[in-house]
Amino acid sequence: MDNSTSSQLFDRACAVIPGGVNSPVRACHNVDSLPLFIAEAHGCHIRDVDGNDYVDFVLSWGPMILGHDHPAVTAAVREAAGRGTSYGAPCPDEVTLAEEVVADMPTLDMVRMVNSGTEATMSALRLARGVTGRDKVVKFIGCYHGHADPFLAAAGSGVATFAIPGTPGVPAAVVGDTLLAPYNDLDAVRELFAAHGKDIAAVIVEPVAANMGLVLPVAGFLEGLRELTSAHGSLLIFDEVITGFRVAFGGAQARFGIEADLTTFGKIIGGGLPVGAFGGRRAYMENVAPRGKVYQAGTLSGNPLAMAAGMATLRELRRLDYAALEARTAAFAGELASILAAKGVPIQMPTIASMFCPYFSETPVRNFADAQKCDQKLFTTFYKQMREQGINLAPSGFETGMVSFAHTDDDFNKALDAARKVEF
Ligand code: KE4
Repeated sequence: MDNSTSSQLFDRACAVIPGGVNSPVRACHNVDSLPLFIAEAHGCHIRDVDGNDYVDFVLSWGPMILGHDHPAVTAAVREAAGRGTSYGAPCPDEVTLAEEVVADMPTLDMVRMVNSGTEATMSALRLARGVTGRDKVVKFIGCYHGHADPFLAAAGSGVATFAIPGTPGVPAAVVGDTLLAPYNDLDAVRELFAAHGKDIAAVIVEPVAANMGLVLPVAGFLEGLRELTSAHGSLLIFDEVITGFRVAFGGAQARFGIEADLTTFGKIIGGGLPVGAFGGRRAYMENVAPRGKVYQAGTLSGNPLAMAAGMATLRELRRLDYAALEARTAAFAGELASILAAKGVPIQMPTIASMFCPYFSETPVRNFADAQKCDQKLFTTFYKQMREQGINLAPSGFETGMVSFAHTDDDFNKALDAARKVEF
């Protein structure tokens, strides 16, 4: 332990919080580091409790696409807070945000607000099971859909980072209805439907897999899932907790032109406050209580501060240039890859929209098995030396780098200069 304030706080935290963190991926011990305790964040910069400044490429794992402490978002939250923090009754902003999400997402007629991505996917699966009367769900190895029991089978993100074997605490009977296939492997999905088709309620997929690093869908993969689910009367669930309002303003379904039956959201739609949502066509969504019989609830769902933050975020995003952000991200990631390759390390650097991922691998990564073969020691070296130089990267090779509209050329150049100094 060094004597930094972060390490002193971590000591205290470990006495009263499991692992010293409220979410495992923040722990950093998989990259031989202590977690940074953050004092404040503005734009694309975070400052730790020891006064160290970092260019942030984690962005709270996705929500902060506008950058931290965006004036419009902060003002909206401050104004809402002056009117109370929770009513336990509907408020106007819940309606307005729902109307805006429905208007922004091509396949939604209705949406239900919840408090996290986990709640959103858990609820969407329950709805799919309720609507179809079936129990099984297909998920992809390495995809992460939050920590609800049915999804803790071969999950990505922190489950992959810490190589947590199996699913301790989750009854075998629960994950027994979870069928697994490698990402990008349509034949494997066809086999599952051949064996279980009439029992499969849904296929849930990250349309861009961002919890095993960053794995793009190969041509025809998502289209094939659409065809298979339609042919077997199963629902296609797009988990857009990360991709929603990130890979395009209308999410992956707008970018790829594929209509999911249900879509889940989180992160960006809350502008950094706890918000998740699930939505879809009216015929499905009207099965949700109290309109229908599929029960789903939440004390703080539609919280007025969270709705204000989400509305302010989407209103800003609606007028911003996603193509320009994508081009800036691609240019940065391409230069970063060149710098690393010039050092003689094997590097792959997939990017899409404002996401990028340094895989230390000779070959492209198309699924979780490929991601597991990447050199995590090189990743740790890279992570640690970049952090020492004031660049905050996701502390895991199974996560994704994020760029915001607040990142400037100076920020990108600081990161590139730091990469030039990394010694492997
Ligand atoms: P939350 O319950 O953490 O709000 O959302 C779960 C979730 C669902 N679906 C996708 C595609 C997700 O990426 C997530 C959460 N993402 C991780 C990071 N990759 C959250 C970070 C954490 O667990 O602390």
